[in-house]
Amino acid sequence: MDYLTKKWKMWYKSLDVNHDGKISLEDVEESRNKFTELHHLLGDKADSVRADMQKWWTTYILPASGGEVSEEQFLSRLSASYNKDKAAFKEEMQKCFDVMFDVIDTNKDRSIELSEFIFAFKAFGHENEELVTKAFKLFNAKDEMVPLRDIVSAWVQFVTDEDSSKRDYVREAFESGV
Ligand SMILES: [Ca+2]
Ligand SMILES: [Ca+2]
Repeated sequence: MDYLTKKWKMWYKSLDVNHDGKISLEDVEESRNKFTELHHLLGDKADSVRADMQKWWTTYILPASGGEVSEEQFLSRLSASYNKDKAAFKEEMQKCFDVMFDVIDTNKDRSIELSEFIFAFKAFGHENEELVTKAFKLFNAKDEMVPLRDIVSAWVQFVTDEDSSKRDYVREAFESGV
């Protein structure tokens, strides 16, 4: 459980887009604005991506009301859900990352390429391209692309797997300072 808690803390930190120590609607705003700007999305396309991102945040990260979640609240919600039913928790996290990477895969080829990976990290406030590029390489990209299902399962492992002896690319990425 300690290992998972440690990884959930990393996850929380990674979602604090404006680096003010807490997750709030400001992070939602900043991430979706950055994301649509980086991809030069305009008009209806931009609106629908902004709506999809907001829905992701408010479904999986932020509580139903208040528009803010502290690290403590975030950790206690995750651990309650995990301890109640591990299989259901894993299913929920699978959905969480399926939805997120569906948005990140802007060209809809069911793969994540380096530029999509970099833009996604930038949108979440992780600007260091060199470190993000190194992190991308952990996923053993073939032809410079990683299948959506592989990248999603790496994230699901990151937030649901207590076995610290298994290699965890997402943890390694965050530990590298991404
Ligand atoms: Ca914040
Ligand atoms: Ca893609």
